[in-house]
Amino acid sequence: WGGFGHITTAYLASDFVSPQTATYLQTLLRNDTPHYLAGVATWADSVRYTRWGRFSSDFHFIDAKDNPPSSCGVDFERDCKKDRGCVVSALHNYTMRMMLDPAKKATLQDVVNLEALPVWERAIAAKFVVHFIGDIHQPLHTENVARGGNGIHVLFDGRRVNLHHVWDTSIAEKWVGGIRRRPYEGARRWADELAREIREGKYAAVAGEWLRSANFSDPHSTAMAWAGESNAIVCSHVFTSDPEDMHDQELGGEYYEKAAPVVELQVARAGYRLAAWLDMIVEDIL
Ligand code: DCM
Ligand code: DCM
Ligand code: DCM
Ligand code: ZN
Ligand code: ZN
Repeated sequence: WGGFGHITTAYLASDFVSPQTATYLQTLLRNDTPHYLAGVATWADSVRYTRWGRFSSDFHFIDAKDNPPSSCGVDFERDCKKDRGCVVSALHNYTMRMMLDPAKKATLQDVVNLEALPVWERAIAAKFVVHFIGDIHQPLHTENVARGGNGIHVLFDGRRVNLHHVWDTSIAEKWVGGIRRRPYEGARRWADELAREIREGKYAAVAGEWLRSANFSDPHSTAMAWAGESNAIVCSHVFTSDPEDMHDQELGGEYYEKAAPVVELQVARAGYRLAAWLDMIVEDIL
């Protein structure tokens, strides 16, 4: 997602984490304000183009070599780059690294002979987990065609953009009526709305099901389930026709009307699942 999607996901997660998770992460991230998660949600995007952060540039997506719109599907062996990794392996790795807290009650470290990590390393792991649970829910972060749609030029309300950007940014920002250069305020408002829908609105009946795919004893399968669900949307809503035929289409109208509720659903799922995931990590440590 663009910054707005990531920040909304993080605010939404902070509405659902347990008090002990909030305190743990506020301490780890050295930020005792309500913005402790939102404030780190885009950090992974800011380092991916730096010399230090280059190693992480492929961690934001998994390039499913499927055949939309007729056939979708993610295959870890086929789609996760062996030498460089992908969002599924990265989420698994940084989840495990977050748990290497010297204070950990169970002695995982002794069993598998892993060293505890210093606080700054666990802080980096937490920032990656917050970000990658967001990205795995963006359908085009689970698709290989045209580098996740980056190579497909389209129009959105007359502006020339690429299809990836439409799904990262344009749809969500139009949905909330524009963010007018104040992404944190707009994201906080959207997260409030999504939290209400989850607690007592249109998502109340299904939010429990969103967590059934979250199996903390198997982070790899959990990440694959989320990636597969996201990738199915590539066939149902992203490529409404052959990818070749999308070039230069205007997507701000009918296409947007169908896509926007799906973007909202994915951001809601990401925030709610992120909260549950962080709770499971912190419960395992304390
Ligand atoms: N970091 C690093 N080298 C960089 C950029 C970041 O080691 N070039 C690490 C140090 C901090 C974190 O990432 O733990 C960045 O934190 P902040 O978001 O406070 O800048
Ligand atoms: N890091 C990583 N993979 C790399 C290089 C770095 O995950 N190939 C992360 C792990 C540490 C931090 O960056 O949190 C610093 O790594 P290093 O100890 O290599 O400086
Ligand atoms: N991206 C993706 N799949 C790819 C390549 C890139 O999902 N195969 C994403 C990462 C960024 C955006 O597209 O969100 C732009 O990437 P880049 O700057 O690498 O072109
Ligand atoms: Zn993106
Ligand atoms: Zn990203």
